[in-house]
Amino acid sequence: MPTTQPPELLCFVDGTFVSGTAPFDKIDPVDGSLAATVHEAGRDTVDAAVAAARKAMQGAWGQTSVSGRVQLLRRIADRIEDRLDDLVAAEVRDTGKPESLVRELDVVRAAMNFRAFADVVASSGIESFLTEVPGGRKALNYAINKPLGVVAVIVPWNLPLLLLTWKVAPALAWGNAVVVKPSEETPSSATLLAEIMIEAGAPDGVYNVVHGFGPGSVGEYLTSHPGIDGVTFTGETATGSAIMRAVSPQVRPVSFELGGKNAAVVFADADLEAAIAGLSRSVFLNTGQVCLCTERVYVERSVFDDVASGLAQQARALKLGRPADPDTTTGPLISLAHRQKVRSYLDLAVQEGAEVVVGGGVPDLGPDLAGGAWIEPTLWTGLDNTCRVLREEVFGPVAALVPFDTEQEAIRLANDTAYGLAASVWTQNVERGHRVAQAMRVGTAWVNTWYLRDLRSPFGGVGLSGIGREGGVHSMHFYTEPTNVCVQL
Ligand code: NAD
Ligand code: 6OD
Repeated sequence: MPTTQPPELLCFVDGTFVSGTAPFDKIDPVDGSLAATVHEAGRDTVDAAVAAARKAMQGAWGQTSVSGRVQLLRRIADRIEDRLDDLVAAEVRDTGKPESLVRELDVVRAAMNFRAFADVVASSGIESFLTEVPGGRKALNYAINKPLGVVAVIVPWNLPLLLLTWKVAPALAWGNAVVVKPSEETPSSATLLAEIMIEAGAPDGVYNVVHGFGPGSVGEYLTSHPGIDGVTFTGETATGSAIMRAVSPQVRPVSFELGGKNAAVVFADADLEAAIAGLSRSVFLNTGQVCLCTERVYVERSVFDDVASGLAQQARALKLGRPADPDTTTGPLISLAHRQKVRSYLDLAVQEGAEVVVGGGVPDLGPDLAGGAWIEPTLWTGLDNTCRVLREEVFGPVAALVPFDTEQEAIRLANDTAYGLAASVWTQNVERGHRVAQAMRVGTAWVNTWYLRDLRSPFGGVGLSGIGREGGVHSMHFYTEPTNVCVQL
Protein backbone atom coordinates (compact mmCIF):
# COMPACT_ATOMS: atom_id res chain seq x y z
CA MET A 1 0.00 0.00 0.00
CA PRO A 2 1.33 3.50 -0.80
CA THR A 3 2.81 5.16 2.28
CA THR A 4 3.52 8.59 0.81
CA GLN A 5 1.26 11.22 -0.72
CA PRO A 6 0.92 10.82 -4.54
CA PRO A 7 3.06 13.49 -6.21
CA GLU A 8 1.81 16.40 -8.31
CA LEU A 9 3.60 16.40 -11.66
CA LEU A 10 4.12 19.71 -13.48
CA CYS A 11 5.15 20.49 -17.03
CA PHE A 12 8.70 21.74 -17.63
CA VAL A 13 9.24 24.70 -19.94
CA ASP A 14 12.36 26.82 -20.49
CA GLY A 15 14.11 25.38 -17.44
CA THR A 16 11.17 25.93 -15.07
CA PHE A 17 8.40 23.69 -13.72
CA VAL A 18 5.02 25.19 -14.66
CA SER A 19 1.39 24.40 -13.92
CA GLY A 20 -0.87 23.15 -16.66
CA THR A 21 -4.58 23.72 -17.16
CA ALA A 22 -6.63 20.71 -16.07
CA PRO A 23 -5.06 18.20 -13.65
CA PHE A 24 -5.72 14.52 -14.35
CA ASP A 25 -5.26 11.38 -12.25
CA LYS A 26 -2.64 8.77 -13.01
CA ILE A 27 -3.77 5.42 -11.57
CA ASP A 28 -1.41 2.78 -10.22
CA PRO A 29 -2.08 -0.41 -12.22
CA VAL A 30 -1.01 -2.62 -9.31
CA ASP A 31 -4.06 -1.91 -7.15
CA GLY A 32 -6.04 0.95 -8.69
CA SER A 33 -4.84 3.56 -6.19
CA LEU A 34 -3.93 7.13 -7.15
CA ALA A 35 -0.30 7.22 -8.33
CA ALA A 36 0.01 10.91 -9.21
CA THR A 37 -1.87 14.05 -10.16
CA VAL A 38 -0.64 15.36 -13.49
CA HIS A 39 -0.88 18.86 -14.96
CA GLU A 40 -2.17 18.66 -18.52
CA ALA A 41 -0.62 21.30 -20.76
CA GLY A 42 -2.93 23.59 -22.69
CA ARG A 43 -2.16 25.05 -26.11
CA ASP A 44 -0.43 28.02 -24.45
CA THR A 45 1.99 25.74 -22.59
CA VAL A 46 2.76 23.83 -25.79
CA ASP A 47 3.37 27.17 -27.57
CA ALA A 48 5.67 28.26 -24.74
CA ALA A 49 7.60 24.97 -24.84
CA VAL A 50 8.11 25.15 -28.61
CA ALA A 51 9.16 28.83 -28.31
CA ALA A 52 11.62 27.97 -25.51
CA ALA A 53 13.17 25.22 -27.62
CA ARG A 54 13.46 27.59 -30.58
CA LYS A 55 15.06 30.25 -28.36
CA ALA A 56 17.61 27.67 -27.15
CA MET A 57 18.44 26.74 -30.74
CA GLN A 58 18.93 30.38 -31.65
CA GLY A 59 21.04 31.03 -28.54
CA ALA A 60 24.23 29.51 -27.16
CA TRP A 61 22.95 25.92 -27.42
CA GLY A 62 22.73 26.26 -31.20
CA GLN A 63 26.48 27.00 -31.24
CA THR A 64 27.61 24.36 -28.72
CA SER A 65 30.67 22.39 -29.83
CA VAL A 66 30.60 18.62 -30.24
CA SER A 67 32.78 18.23 -27.16
CA GLY A 68 30.44 20.47 -25.15
CA ARG A 69 27.50 18.25 -26.10
CA VAL A 70 29.44 15.07 -25.42
CA GLN A 71 30.31 16.30 -21.93
CA LEU A 72 26.69 17.24 -21.26
CA LEU A 73 25.47 13.79 -22.32
CA ARG A 74 28.02 12.11 -20.05
CA ARG A 75 26.96 14.29 -17.10
CA ILE A 76 23.33 13.38 -17.72
CA ALA A 77 24.26 9.66 -17.73
CA ASP A 78 26.14 10.11 -14.44
CA ARG A 79 23.20 11.91 -12.84
CA ILE A 80 20.80 9.18 -14.01
CA GLU A 81 22.95 6.70 -12.11
CA ASP A 82 23.09 8.99 -9.05
CA ARG A 83 19.28 9.20 -9.09
CA LEU A 84 18.78 5.48 -9.79
CA ASP A 85 16.53 4.85 -6.79
CA ASP A 86 14.31 7.87 -7.57
CA LEU A 87 13.97 6.82 -11.20
CA VAL A 88 13.16 3.24 -10.23
CA ALA A 89 10.49 4.48 -7.83
CA ALA A 90 8.98 6.77 -10.48
CA GLU A 91 8.87 4.08 -13.15
CA VAL A 92 7.48 1.47 -10.76
CA ARG A 93 4.78 3.85 -9.50
CA ASP A 94 3.53 4.48 -13.04
CA THR A 95 3.83 0.98 -14.53
CA GLY A 96 3.69 -1.53 -11.65
CA LYS A 97 6.69 -3.38 -13.17
CA PRO A 98 8.83 -5.53 -10.91
CA GLU A 99 11.47 -3.29 -9.31
CA SER A 100 14.20 -5.71 -10.36
CA LEU A 101 13.23 -5.35 -14.03
CA VAL A 102 13.27 -1.55 -13.88
CA ARG A 103 16.66 -1.60 -12.16
CA GLU A 104 18.21 -4.07 -14.63
CA LEU A 105 16.64 -2.89 -17.88
CA ASP A 106 14.99 0.52 -17.99
CA VAL A 107 17.28 2.71 -15.91
CA VAL A 108 20.52 1.01 -17.00
CA ARG A 109 19.53 1.57 -20.62
CA ALA A 110 18.66 5.22 -19.93
CA ALA A 111 22.23 5.97 -18.82
CA MET A 112 23.58 3.78 -21.61
CA ASN A 113 21.56 5.72 -24.22
CA PHE A 114 23.29 8.98 -23.27
CA ARG A 115 26.77 7.39 -23.17
CA ALA A 116 26.28 5.52 -26.45
CA PHE A 117 25.22 8.61 -28.38
CA ALA A 118 27.99 10.68 -26.76
CA ASP A 119 30.42 8.10 -28.23
CA VAL A 120 28.74 8.05 -31.65
CA VAL A 121 28.69 11.83 -32.05
CA ALA A 122 32.26 12.12 -30.76
CA SER A 123 33.53 9.65 -33.34
CA SER A 124 31.41 10.50 -36.38
CA GLY A 125 33.05 12.28 -39.30
CA ILE A 126 31.58 14.02 -42.30
CA GLU A 127 30.84 12.71 -45.76
CA SER A 128 33.16 14.00 -48.49
CA PHE A 129 33.96 13.30 -52.14
CA LEU A 130 36.76 14.44 -54.38
CA THR A 131 34.85 15.01 -57.61
CA GLU A 132 36.38 14.77 -61.07
CA VAL A 133 34.50 16.96 -63.53
CA PRO A 134 34.76 16.13 -67.27
CA GLY A 135 37.45 18.39 -68.76
CA GLY A 136 39.92 17.75 -65.93
CA ARG A 137 38.59 20.11 -63.28
CA LYS A 138 38.20 18.90 -59.72
CA ALA A 139 35.92 19.81 -56.85
CA LEU A 140 35.63 18.97 -53.18
CA ASN A 141 32.14 18.05 -51.97
CA TYR A 142 31.56 17.78 -48.27
CA ALA A 143 28.38 17.67 -46.19
CA ILE A 144 28.08 19.28 -42.80
CA ASN A 145 25.35 17.96 -40.51
CA LYS A 146 23.26 20.70 -38.94
CA PRO A 147 20.72 20.02 -36.18
CA LEU A 148 17.18 19.38 -37.40
CA GLY A 149 15.99 22.02 -34.90
CA VAL A 150 13.04 21.71 -32.52
CA VAL A 151 12.11 18.04 -32.29
CA ALA A 152 8.81 16.77 -30.89
CA VAL A 153 9.41 13.51 -29.01
CA ILE A 154 6.28 11.43 -28.41
CA VAL A 155 6.67 8.20 -26.50
CA PRO A 156 4.51 5.37 -25.12
CA TRP A 157 4.08 3.83 -21.69
CA ASN A 158 5.68 0.41 -21.98
CA LEU A 159 9.37 1.33 -21.48
CA PRO A 160 8.88 4.99 -20.63
CA LEU A 161 12.36 6.16 -19.62
CA LEU A 162 14.22 3.77 -21.92
CA LEU A 163 12.29 4.87 -25.01
CA LEU A 164 12.31 8.55 -24.04
CA THR A 165 16.09 8.65 -23.60
CA TRP A 166 16.60 6.54 -26.74
CA LYS A 167 15.30 9.63 -28.59
CA VAL A 168 16.34 12.54 -26.36
CA ALA A 169 20.00 11.41 -26.21
CA PRO A 170 20.64 11.44 -29.98
CA ALA A 171 18.54 14.60 -30.41
CA LEU A 172 20.77 16.44 -27.93
CA ALA A 173 23.94 14.75 -29.20
CA TRP A 174 23.39 16.37 -32.60
CA GLY A 175 22.48 19.74 -31.12
CA ASN A 176 18.68 19.79 -31.21
CA ALA A 177 16.21 21.02 -28.59
CA VAL A 178 13.27 18.80 -27.67
CA VAL A 179 9.67 19.10 -26.57
CA VAL A 180 8.74 15.80 -25.00
CA LYS A 181 5.26 14.38 -24.58
CA PRO A 182 5.38 11.29 -22.39
CA SER A 183 2.40 8.97 -22.30
CA GLU A 184 -0.42 10.09 -20.02
CA GLU A 185 0.02 6.66 -18.37
CA THR A 186 3.69 7.28 -17.49
CA PRO A 187 4.37 10.93 -16.74
CA SER A 188 6.81 10.49 -13.83
CA SER A 189 10.20 9.57 -15.27
CA ALA A 190 10.12 12.29 -17.96
CA THR A 191 9.41 14.82 -15.19
CA LEU A 192 12.26 13.50 -13.09
CA LEU A 193 14.55 13.67 -16.10
CA ALA A 194 13.86 17.42 -16.14
CA GLU A 195 15.42 17.68 -12.66
CA ILE A 196 18.37 15.66 -13.93
CA MET A 197 18.75 18.03 -16.91
CA ILE A 198 18.98 20.98 -14.51
CA GLU A 199 21.49 19.15 -12.33
CA ALA A 200 23.59 18.20 -15.37
CA GLY A 201 23.63 21.81 -16.64
CA ALA A 202 21.47 21.49 -19.76
CA PRO A 203 20.69 25.04 -20.96
CA ASP A 204 17.12 26.27 -20.46
CA GLY A 205 14.78 25.32 -23.28
CA VAL A 206 16.83 22.37 -24.52
CA TYR A 207 14.56 19.82 -22.77
CA ASN A 208 10.87 20.64 -22.28
CA VAL A 209 8.06 18.36 -21.06
CA VAL A 210 4.36 18.81 -21.81
CA HIS A 211 1.94 16.40 -20.20
CA GLY A 212 -1.38 15.28 -21.58
CA PHE A 213 -3.22 13.06 -24.00
CA GLY A 214 -3.16 12.48 -27.76
CA PRO A 215 -6.14 13.58 -29.87
CA GLY A 216 -7.65 16.95 -28.87
CA SER A 217 -4.82 17.45 -26.41
CA VAL A 218 -1.07 17.97 -26.23
CA GLY A 219 -0.17 15.21 -28.72
CA GLU A 220 -2.28 16.82 -31.42
CA TYR A 221 -1.24 20.41 -30.56
CA LEU A 222 2.43 19.49 -30.66
CA THR A 223 2.47 17.42 -33.85
CA SER A 224 0.47 20.03 -35.78
CA HIS A 225 2.51 22.94 -34.39
CA PRO A 226 4.14 25.05 -37.12
CA GLY A 227 7.16 25.64 -34.86
CA ILE A 228 8.44 22.07 -34.81
CA ASP A 229 11.02 20.80 -37.30
CA GLY A 230 10.38 17.06 -36.98
CA VAL A 231 8.61 14.36 -34.97
CA THR A 232 10.11 11.23 -33.54
CA PHE A 233 7.41 8.87 -32.30
CA THR A 234 7.12 5.45 -30.72
CA GLY A 235 3.68 3.95 -30.29
CA GLU A 236 0.76 2.32 -32.04
CA THR A 237 0.56 2.16 -35.80
CA ALA A 238 -2.81 3.96 -35.84
CA THR A 239 -1.31 6.83 -33.83
CA GLY A 240 1.62 7.03 -36.25
CA SER A 241 -0.89 7.40 -39.04
CA ALA A 242 -2.69 10.24 -37.19
CA ILE A 243 0.64 12.00 -36.54
CA MET A 244 1.59 11.70 -40.18
CA ARG A 245 -1.62 13.50 -41.11
CA ALA A 246 -0.98 16.18 -38.46
CA VAL A 247 2.55 16.99 -39.70
CA SER A 248 1.78 16.74 -43.39
CA PRO A 249 0.74 20.40 -43.92
CA GLN A 250 4.16 21.49 -42.59
CA VAL A 251 6.00 18.75 -44.58
CA ARG A 252 8.19 17.76 -41.60
CA PRO A 253 10.30 14.59 -41.31
CA VAL A 254 9.08 11.78 -39.09
CA SER A 255 10.75 8.80 -37.49
CA PHE A 256 8.27 6.12 -36.46
CA GLU A 257 8.79 3.02 -34.31
CA LEU A 258 5.36 1.37 -34.35
CA GLY A 259 3.61 -1.85 -33.44
CA GLY A 260 4.61 -5.44 -34.14
CA LYS A 261 3.23 -8.96 -34.45
CA ASN A 262 6.54 -10.66 -34.03
CA ALA A 263 7.29 -14.30 -34.90
CA ALA A 264 9.67 -16.83 -33.43
CA VAL A 265 10.69 -19.83 -35.54
CA VAL A 266 11.86 -22.90 -33.61
CA PHE A 267 13.56 -25.68 -35.54
CA ALA A 268 13.85 -29.24 -34.26
CA ASP A 269 17.65 -28.86 -34.25
CA ALA A 270 17.51 -26.02 -31.69
CA ASP A 271 18.92 -26.36 -28.19
CA LEU A 272 15.39 -26.77 -26.89
CA GLU A 273 16.09 -25.93 -23.27
CA ALA A 274 17.74 -22.63 -24.25
CA ALA A 275 15.10 -21.95 -26.89
CA ILE A 276 12.22 -22.43 -24.44
CA ALA A 277 13.87 -20.15 -21.88
CA GLY A 278 14.52 -17.51 -24.58
CA LEU A 279 11.00 -17.83 -25.95
CA SER A 280 9.54 -17.44 -22.49
CA ARG A 281 11.45 -14.18 -22.01
CA SER A 282 10.36 -12.99 -25.47
CA VAL A 283 6.67 -13.67 -24.84
CA PHE A 284 6.33 -12.62 -21.19
CA LEU A 285 8.91 -9.88 -20.49
CA ASN A 286 7.22 -6.77 -19.12
CA THR A 287 3.89 -8.66 -19.21
CA GLY A 288 4.23 -8.91 -22.99
CA GLN A 289 4.24 -5.13 -23.31
CA VAL A 290 7.38 -4.73 -25.41
CA CYS A 291 6.89 -3.97 -29.09
CA LEU A 292 9.45 -6.70 -29.85
CA CYS A 293 7.63 -9.41 -27.87
CA THR A 294 6.83 -12.65 -29.64
CA GLU A 295 3.10 -13.27 -30.18
CA ARG A 296 3.45 -15.99 -32.87
CA VAL A 297 5.59 -19.08 -32.25
CA TYR A 298 6.12 -21.41 -35.23
CA VAL A 299 7.53 -24.77 -34.13
CA GLU A 300 8.79 -27.67 -36.27
CA ARG A 301 6.18 -30.40 -35.89
CA SER A 302 8.48 -33.08 -34.43
CA VAL A 303 9.22 -30.92 -31.35
CA PHE A 304 5.90 -29.07 -31.17
CA ASP A 305 4.57 -30.85 -28.08
CA ASP A 306 7.89 -30.51 -26.22
CA VAL A 307 8.07 -26.77 -26.92
CA ALA A 308 4.41 -26.21 -26.04
CA SER A 309 4.67 -28.04 -22.73
CA GLY A 310 8.07 -26.46 -21.90
CA LEU A 311 6.78 -22.96 -22.55
CA ALA A 312 3.60 -23.66 -20.57
CA GLN A 313 5.76 -24.77 -17.65
CA GLN A 314 7.67 -21.48 -17.84
CA ALA A 315 4.38 -19.55 -17.93
CA ARG A 316 3.10 -21.36 -14.83
CA ALA A 317 6.33 -20.55 -13.00
CA LEU A 318 5.89 -16.79 -13.43
CA LYS A 319 5.09 -15.01 -10.20
CA LEU A 320 2.59 -12.15 -10.41
CA GLY A 321 2.82 -9.76 -7.49
CA ARG A 322 3.77 -6.42 -6.02
CA PRO A 323 6.79 -4.69 -7.63
CA ALA A 324 8.89 -4.62 -4.45
CA ASP A 325 8.57 -8.35 -3.78
CA PRO A 326 11.90 -9.85 -4.94
CA ASP A 327 10.09 -13.02 -6.09
CA THR A 328 7.83 -11.09 -8.48
CA THR A 329 8.63 -11.75 -12.14
CA THR A 330 5.55 -10.23 -13.73
CA GLY A 331 3.60 -7.05 -13.13
CA PRO A 332 0.12 -5.98 -14.23
CA LEU A 333 -0.85 -4.54 -17.59
CA ILE A 334 -0.57 -0.75 -17.76
CA SER A 335 -4.26 0.00 -17.10
CA LEU A 336 -7.74 -1.47 -16.79
CA ALA A 337 -8.52 -0.05 -20.25
CA HIS A 338 -5.60 -1.96 -21.75
CA ARG A 339 -6.65 -5.10 -19.86
CA GLN A 340 -10.09 -4.76 -21.42
CA LYS A 341 -8.44 -4.83 -24.86
CA VAL A 342 -6.27 -7.85 -23.98
CA ARG A 343 -9.28 -9.69 -22.51
CA SER A 344 -11.20 -9.11 -25.73
CA TYR A 345 -8.41 -11.05 -27.52
CA LEU A 346 -8.55 -13.83 -24.91
CA ASP A 347 -12.25 -14.20 -25.73
CA LEU A 348 -11.65 -13.89 -29.47
CA ALA A 349 -8.98 -16.62 -29.41
CA VAL A 350 -11.49 -19.07 -27.93
CA GLN A 351 -14.15 -18.05 -30.47
CA GLU A 352 -11.59 -18.62 -33.22
CA GLY A 353 -11.04 -22.19 -31.99
CA ALA A 354 -8.03 -21.90 -29.66
CA GLU A 355 -7.11 -24.56 -27.16
CA VAL A 356 -5.92 -22.67 -24.09
CA VAL A 357 -2.70 -24.37 -22.96
CA VAL A 358 -2.26 -22.11 -19.96
CA GLY A 359 -3.86 -18.93 -18.59
CA GLY A 360 -6.71 -17.36 -20.52
CA GLY A 361 -8.23 -15.10 -17.88
CA VAL A 362 -7.87 -12.74 -14.95
CA PRO A 363 -6.00 -14.17 -11.94
CA ASP A 364 -7.28 -14.00 -8.38
CA LEU A 365 -4.44 -12.35 -6.44
CA GLY A 366 -6.48 -11.51 -3.36
CA PRO A 367 -8.42 -8.42 -2.26
CA ASP A 368 -5.28 -6.22 -2.05
CA LEU A 369 -4.66 -6.41 -5.78
CA ALA A 370 -8.26 -6.80 -6.97
CA GLY A 371 -8.32 -3.23 -8.34
CA GLY A 372 -5.21 -3.80 -10.46
CA ALA A 373 -4.89 -4.57 -14.18
CA TRP A 374 -3.74 -8.18 -13.75
CA ILE A 375 -3.92 -10.79 -16.48
CA GLU A 376 -2.77 -14.40 -16.74
CA PRO A 377 0.17 -15.30 -18.99
CA THR A 378 -1.56 -17.19 -21.79
CA LEU A 379 -0.61 -19.67 -24.53
CA TRP A 380 -2.82 -21.01 -27.30
CA THR A 381 -2.60 -23.85 -29.80
CA GLY A 382 -5.09 -24.82 -32.51
CA LEU A 383 -5.02 -21.46 -34.33
CA ASP A 384 -3.51 -20.51 -37.68
CA ASN A 385 -2.54 -17.37 -39.59
CA THR A 386 -6.10 -16.76 -40.78
CA CYS A 387 -7.18 -15.98 -37.19
CA ARG A 388 -7.35 -12.34 -36.07
CA VAL A 389 -5.37 -13.16 -32.91
CA LEU A 390 -2.43 -14.06 -35.17
CA ARG A 391 -2.79 -10.93 -37.29
CA GLU A 392 -3.47 -8.14 -34.77
CA GLU A 393 -1.10 -6.87 -32.07
CA VAL A 394 -2.42 -7.81 -28.62
CA PHE A 395 0.40 -6.24 -26.54
CA GLY A 396 -0.01 -8.59 -23.60
CA PRO A 397 1.58 -11.80 -22.22
CA VAL A 398 0.11 -14.04 -24.92
CA ALA A 399 1.32 -16.20 -27.79
CA ALA A 400 -0.09 -18.72 -30.23
CA LEU A 401 1.94 -21.83 -31.10
CA VAL A 402 1.59 -23.17 -34.66
CA PRO A 403 3.37 -26.23 -36.14
CA PHE A 404 5.29 -26.21 -39.45
CA ASP A 405 6.94 -28.92 -41.56
CA THR A 406 9.56 -27.23 -43.77
CA GLU A 407 11.93 -24.26 -43.58
CA GLN A 408 10.19 -22.60 -46.54
CA GLU A 409 6.82 -22.95 -44.82
CA ALA A 410 8.22 -21.45 -41.60
CA ILE A 411 9.57 -18.42 -43.49
CA ARG A 412 6.28 -17.96 -45.32
CA LEU A 413 4.24 -18.15 -42.10
CA ALA A 414 6.54 -15.78 -40.19
CA ASN A 415 6.46 -13.21 -43.01
CA ASP A 416 2.69 -13.46 -43.44
CA THR A 417 1.93 -10.23 -41.57
CA ALA A 418 1.40 -6.56 -42.31
CA TYR A 419 3.88 -5.72 -39.51
CA GLY A 420 7.65 -6.20 -39.70
CA LEU A 421 9.41 -5.24 -36.51
CA ALA A 422 11.35 -8.24 -35.18
CA ALA A 423 11.74 -12.02 -35.37
CA SER A 424 13.77 -14.69 -33.65
CA VAL A 425 15.10 -17.95 -35.10
CA TRP A 426 16.10 -20.88 -32.92
CA THR A 427 18.44 -23.49 -34.45
CA GLN A 428 21.89 -24.98 -33.90
CA ASN A 429 22.52 -25.06 -37.65
CA VAL A 430 24.56 -21.90 -38.20
CA GLU A 431 23.92 -21.73 -41.93
CA ARG A 432 20.21 -22.09 -41.42
CA GLY A 433 20.26 -19.44 -38.71
CA HIS A 434 21.77 -16.88 -41.09
CA ARG A 435 19.59 -17.97 -44.01
CA VAL A 436 16.28 -17.82 -42.18
CA ALA A 437 17.13 -14.62 -40.26
CA GLN A 438 18.03 -12.89 -43.53
CA ALA A 439 14.75 -14.05 -45.09
CA MET A 440 12.67 -12.40 -42.34
CA ARG A 441 10.89 -9.25 -43.54
CA VAL A 442 11.66 -7.30 -40.35
CA GLY A 443 13.89 -4.54 -38.98
CA THR A 444 15.66 -6.90 -36.55
CA ALA A 445 16.07 -10.69 -36.72
CA TRP A 446 17.72 -12.45 -33.77
CA VAL A 447 19.26 -15.94 -33.89
CA ASN A 448 19.22 -17.97 -30.65
CA THR A 449 18.52 -14.85 -28.63
CA TRP A 450 16.00 -12.04 -28.31
CA TYR A 451 16.21 -8.33 -27.44
CA LEU A 452 20.00 -8.28 -27.40
CA ARG A 453 20.87 -4.72 -28.42
CA ASP A 454 23.88 -2.88 -29.78
CA LEU A 455 22.91 0.79 -29.85
CA ARG A 456 25.06 1.40 -32.92
CA SER A 457 22.90 -0.92 -35.06
CA PRO A 458 19.90 0.21 -37.09
CA PHE A 459 16.63 -0.21 -35.17
CA GLY A 460 13.15 0.13 -36.65
CA GLY A 461 10.53 -1.72 -38.59
CA VAL A 462 9.14 -2.35 -42.06
CA GLY A 463 5.51 -2.31 -43.18
CA LEU A 464 3.11 -1.23 -40.43
CA SER A 465 5.99 -1.34 -37.92
CA GLY A 466 7.51 1.98 -38.80
CA ILE A 467 9.35 4.44 -40.96
CA GLY A 468 13.11 5.00 -40.76
CA ARG A 469 15.81 3.64 -38.50
CA GLU A 470 17.41 5.02 -35.35
CA GLY A 471 20.61 3.88 -33.65
CA GLY A 472 24.25 4.90 -34.22
CA VAL A 473 24.69 6.98 -37.36
CA HIS A 474 21.13 6.15 -38.41
CA SER A 475 20.01 8.49 -35.64
CA MET A 476 22.31 11.16 -37.06
CA HIS A 477 20.47 10.89 -40.37
CA PHE A 478 17.18 11.71 -38.69
CA TYR A 479 18.33 14.33 -36.15
CA THR A 480 20.41 16.38 -38.63
CA GLU A 481 19.95 18.09 -41.97
CA PRO A 482 23.07 18.02 -44.15
CA THR A 483 24.21 21.02 -46.14
CA ASN A 484 26.49 19.92 -48.95
CA VAL A 485 29.28 22.35 -49.82
CA CYS A 486 30.88 22.06 -53.27
CA VAL A 487 34.20 23.88 -53.77
CA GLN A 488 35.79 23.94 -57.19
CA LEU A 489 39.49 23.26 -56.76
P1 NAD B 1 -0.05 5.06 -28.37
O1 NAD B 1 0.20 5.20 -29.83
O2 NAD B 1 -1.44 4.95 -27.90
O3 NAD B 1 0.57 6.29 -27.57
C1 NAD B 1 1.92 6.67 -27.73
C2 NAD B 1 2.02 8.16 -27.47
O4 NAD B 1 1.33 8.86 -28.48
C3 NAD B 1 1.42 8.59 -26.14
O5 NAD B 1 2.24 9.59 -25.60
C4 NAD B 1 0.08 9.15 -26.57
O6 NAD B 1 -0.46 10.10 -25.69
C5 NAD B 1 0.42 9.79 -27.89
N1 NAD B 1 -0.68 9.98 -28.82
C6 NAD B 1 -1.81 9.25 -28.93
N2 NAD B 1 -2.58 9.75 -29.94
C7 NAD B 1 -1.91 10.80 -30.45
C8 NAD B 1 -2.19 11.72 -31.52
N3 NAD B 1 -3.30 11.65 -32.25
N4 NAD B 1 -1.28 12.69 -31.78
C9 NAD B 1 -0.13 12.76 -31.07
N5 NAD B 1 0.17 11.94 -30.05
C10 NAD B 1 -0.70 10.96 -29.75
O7 NAD B 1 0.84 3.82 -27.90
P2 NAD B 1 0.89 3.17 -26.45
O8 NAD B 1 -0.40 2.47 -26.23
O9 NAD B 1 1.35 4.20 -25.49
O10 NAD B 1 2.07 2.11 -26.63
C11 NAD B 1 1.89 0.82 -27.11
C12 NAD B 1 2.16 0.74 -28.59
O11 NAD B 1 3.45 1.23 -28.88
C13 NAD B 1 2.15 -0.67 -29.13
O12 NAD B 1 1.50 -0.67 -30.37
C14 NAD B 1 3.62 -0.99 -29.32
O13 NAD B 1 3.91 -1.98 -30.26
C15 NAD B 1 4.15 0.34 -29.72
N6 NAD B 1 5.60 0.43 -29.47
C16 NAD B 1 6.46 0.32 -30.53
C17 NAD B 1 7.84 0.37 -30.30
C18 NAD B 1 8.85 0.22 -31.42
O14 NAD B 1 10.03 0.43 -31.17
N7 NAD B 1 8.45 -0.12 -32.61
C19 NAD B 1 8.32 0.53 -29.01
C20 NAD B 1 7.40 0.63 -27.97
C21 NAD B 1 6.02 0.58 -28.21
O1 6OD C 1 15.84 -1.03 -27.31
C1 6OD C 1 15.47 -0.06 -27.97
O2 6OD C 1 16.26 0.83 -28.34
C2 6OD C 1 14.06 0.09 -28.36
N1 6OD C 1 13.74 1.15 -29.11
C3 6OD C 1 13.16 -0.82 -27.93
C4 6OD C 1 11.79 -0.79 -28.21
C5 6OD C 1 10.98 -1.59 -27.52
C6 6OD C 1 9.58 -1.58 -27.71
O3 6OD C 1 8.79 -1.70 -26.82
